[in-house]
Amino acid sequence: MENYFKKASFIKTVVAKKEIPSDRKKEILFVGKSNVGKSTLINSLVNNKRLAKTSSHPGHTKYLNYYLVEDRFYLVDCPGYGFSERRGKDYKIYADLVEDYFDNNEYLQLVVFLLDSRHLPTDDDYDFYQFLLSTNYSFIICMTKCDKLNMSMKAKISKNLKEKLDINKDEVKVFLTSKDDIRSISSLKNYIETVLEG
Ligand SMILES: Nc1nc2c(ncn2[C@@H]2O[C@H](COP(=O)(O)OP(=O)(O)O)[C@@H](O)[C@H]2O)c(=O)[nH]1
Ligand SMILES: [Mg+2]
Repeated sequence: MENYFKKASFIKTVVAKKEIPSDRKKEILFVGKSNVGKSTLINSLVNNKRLAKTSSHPGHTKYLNYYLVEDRFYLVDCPGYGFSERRGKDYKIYADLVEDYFDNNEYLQLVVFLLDSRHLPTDDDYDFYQFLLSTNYSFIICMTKCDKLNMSMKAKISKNLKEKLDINKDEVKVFLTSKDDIRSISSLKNYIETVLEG
């Protein structure tokens, strides 16, 4: 496997835009529903299962978490959306933080939008996707937990993306990943590397 993303460390949890680390560098953001596998994917990319806290209970990360890789760039773990607290006070905190984050962020190079490969995207995914399109940042889709798919579920991925989000697999970059599949993680890493170099 490539030698990219060797040294990674947690820098800080950011609860408001003014707290973004002052040592600014290029950023790759990971966003998607709670429990979709954002923190796990970050851990796979840097090959350290203990870097970002993962949980089988949804809704744990409320804020942005910054991870510095090789002193070169940040991987940013975004709080998940799409649980009942969404309509309440917590959703307001989420929305303000995320909207602020996306507002004129010249360091943001790529948004990795995660979707659970086992399910049809939800209304919350749709809402977030529309928001993402409106921002004009570069993004890719990452279908997670592909190790849990059988052949017929695999065959349905493109259809689900088209049906719920109106995404054509030929027009948007879609990665199929699972946490322990070195090949899929490597190809995502290579892509991120080309974005950072670009
Ligand atoms: N089988 C499998 N489980 C995964 C994968 N990615 C994440 N998970 C599990 O999904 C749960 C939620 O993952 P987490 O990274 O905490 O999700 P987050 O809320 O989006 O950060 C955890 O129990 C992970 O072990 C994957 O590729 N395959
Ligand atoms: Mg998480």
